[in-house]
Amino acid sequence: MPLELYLDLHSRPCRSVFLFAKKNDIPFEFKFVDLASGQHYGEDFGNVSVVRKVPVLKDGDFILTESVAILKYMAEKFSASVSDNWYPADLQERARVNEYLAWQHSAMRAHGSKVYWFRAILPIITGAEVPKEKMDSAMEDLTQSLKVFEEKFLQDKPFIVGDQISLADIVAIVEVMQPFGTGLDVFESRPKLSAWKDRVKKEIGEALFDEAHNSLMNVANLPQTFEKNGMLEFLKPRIQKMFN
Ligand SMILES: N[C@@H](CCC(=O)N[C@@H](CS)C(=O)NCC(=O)O)C(=O)O
Repeated sequence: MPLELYLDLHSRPCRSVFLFAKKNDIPFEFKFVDLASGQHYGEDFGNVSVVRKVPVLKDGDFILTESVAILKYMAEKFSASVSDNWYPADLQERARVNEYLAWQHSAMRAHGSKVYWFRAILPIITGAEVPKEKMDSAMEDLTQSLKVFEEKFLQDKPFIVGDQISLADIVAIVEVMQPFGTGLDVFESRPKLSAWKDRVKKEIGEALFDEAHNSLMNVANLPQTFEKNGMLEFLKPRIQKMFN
């Protein structure tokens, strides 16, 4: 029985799981969970995960949440066909992957995500732009994370671990693309970051990369989607609470 992956490709952690599984020909059934229509609050998804967040992996009776755990599970379960570079057996190379995966939660992920929410979602929910000082502060945090990414994690290497792509690069690229999807060109004036993005995209394959990012690049359609699904009033208090 193939794995089941519960995903919505608007979500960065879902994209990393999707890209890794597809790139490595891991057989899976794509179970779409439409976040914009609140499907994750429904009974069906509640039976799969009480966390009510995507991604979720289901392998028979075994259910796993958290993208990083899911990525490692797939790399280890399918180690016969997934090449070593993705999650290297070498102690120190694996530690480099883990170092990035541990850092990104509270830095690149948190900061890229905040800018995305401030630029793409909050204005739809509140009907107003995010106040300038809040936006400036979010942008400063993102700039700082991108600086650390370039100076500490990338340095002058083609990929985070060295010459070959790993799980760390996949997790990083989906996060860097999130603010980019709102029209903020994070690659402008960052030649190192931009060259890395081109390498990652080439390594993953342009068609697969674009397939994964298609819904993000159409984020302008979100207001109509929320409205159509009657989600605005439902989401308003929840989202305002997240950013107060
Ligand atoms: N730490 C989790 C984060 C999962 C997560 O926050 N997923 C978001 C989409 S990016 C979600 O499902 N949000 C639904 C909600 O919070 O209502 C992971 O890496 O898998």
